[in-house]
Amino acid sequence: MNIPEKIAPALRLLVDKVRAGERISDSECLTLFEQASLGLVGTLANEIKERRHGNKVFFNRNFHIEPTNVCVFSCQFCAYSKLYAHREEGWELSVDQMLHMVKKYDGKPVTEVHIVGGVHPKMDLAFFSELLRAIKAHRPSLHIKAFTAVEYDYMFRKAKVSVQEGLKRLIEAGLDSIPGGGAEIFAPRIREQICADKVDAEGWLTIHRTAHEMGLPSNATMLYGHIESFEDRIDHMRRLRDLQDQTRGFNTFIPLKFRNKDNDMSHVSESTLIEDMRLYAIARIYLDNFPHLKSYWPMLGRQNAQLSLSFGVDDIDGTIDDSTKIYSMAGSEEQHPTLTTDQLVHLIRQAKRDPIERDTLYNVLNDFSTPANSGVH
Ligand code: V47
Ligand code: SF4
Repeated sequence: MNIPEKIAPALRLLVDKVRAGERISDSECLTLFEQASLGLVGTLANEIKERRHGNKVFFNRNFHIEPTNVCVFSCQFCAYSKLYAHREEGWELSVDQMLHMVKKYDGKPVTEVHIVGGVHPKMDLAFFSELLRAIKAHRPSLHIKAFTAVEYDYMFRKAKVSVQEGLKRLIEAGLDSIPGGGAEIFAPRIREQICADKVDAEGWLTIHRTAHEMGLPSNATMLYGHIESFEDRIDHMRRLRDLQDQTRGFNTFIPLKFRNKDNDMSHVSESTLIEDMRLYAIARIYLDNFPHLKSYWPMLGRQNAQLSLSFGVDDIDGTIDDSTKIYSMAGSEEQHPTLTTDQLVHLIRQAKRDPIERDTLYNVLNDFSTPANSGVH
């Protein structure tokens, strides 16, 4: 697609730079946020996406387990957690109950279980080691992507072990990779206002750095569209880009759109669709060392997730199966996030992309762009 002739000289220079495959600076990124139209950043992001992944859009078959929504922390944006003092209003699953959930997928072609929840003082390192062992003993090939840096930070401090020792024990128990949650916005000024009491930026980054050094891949998220500025977004992405330069351990960047229902930030309005798409596109341009950019459809809604496939996104997460509550409780469009593989494939095809089933590490499992795979179950 052609870029219009009449654009500001600063943007013209940026277009040439991005097209030459050069990295953009923080101030150039700010120029994009402040001045660039959706058409312009979308065109560039789409070119980058297609250079890397052609017409492919990845998805996986996964399910979520949320061990508890009882949490010692009180993030302002969280509609889901119950404080420990009110734990009778929340849920707490035992190892047996969670194993039972895993067993319900026996014989079904899921490849990944995603385990994330609140931070419950009684669900400690020993408890979660037992859980991972039980899952692996039952289904050794199931990839376990589990616990955010927030959960690790609390779990390891409580057990009085270093990050390295804690991760070593969990890897021995069956941990395969780390999801990207808990990052929110790294800037201390914002963190103090939205999630003052949980792990800070340095702590989050140290856990991911250590994981990468121990061979565990991870993802990174950014909770955007609330009280943060463009500079805060850029600061967040710069810290991730810097760490990725050093470790190459991140697979995917996942922007998470702030939803404002039933939380202590309900007075803060949500970002517009055009701002969502501009963010995806700018993230694709700025994070030149991240292999993948994911739009998480349960939070964005399936139609907007489809739209994002033209703005730099190459991954649309998984089939999920109505097993996550963190977004539906904060008012996302998807109140019962379930998509069968058929529906997910159809959704990607409607956007004129080639659906590719991947495992957690982006190995291709099934190419649904070929006629042989057009009927799926
Ligand atoms: O860290 C909580 C977010 C995250 C709200 O790694 C909210 O593959 C918007 O990180 N509005 C947890 N977002 C979920 C997460 C995740 C999800 C999917 C895939 C992966 C992955 C990771 O949920 C939290 C927080 O940023 N969140 N409340 C809300 N009101
Ligand atoms: Fe607890 Fe996570 Fe909710 Fe924060 S976002 S209150 S850490 S469950």
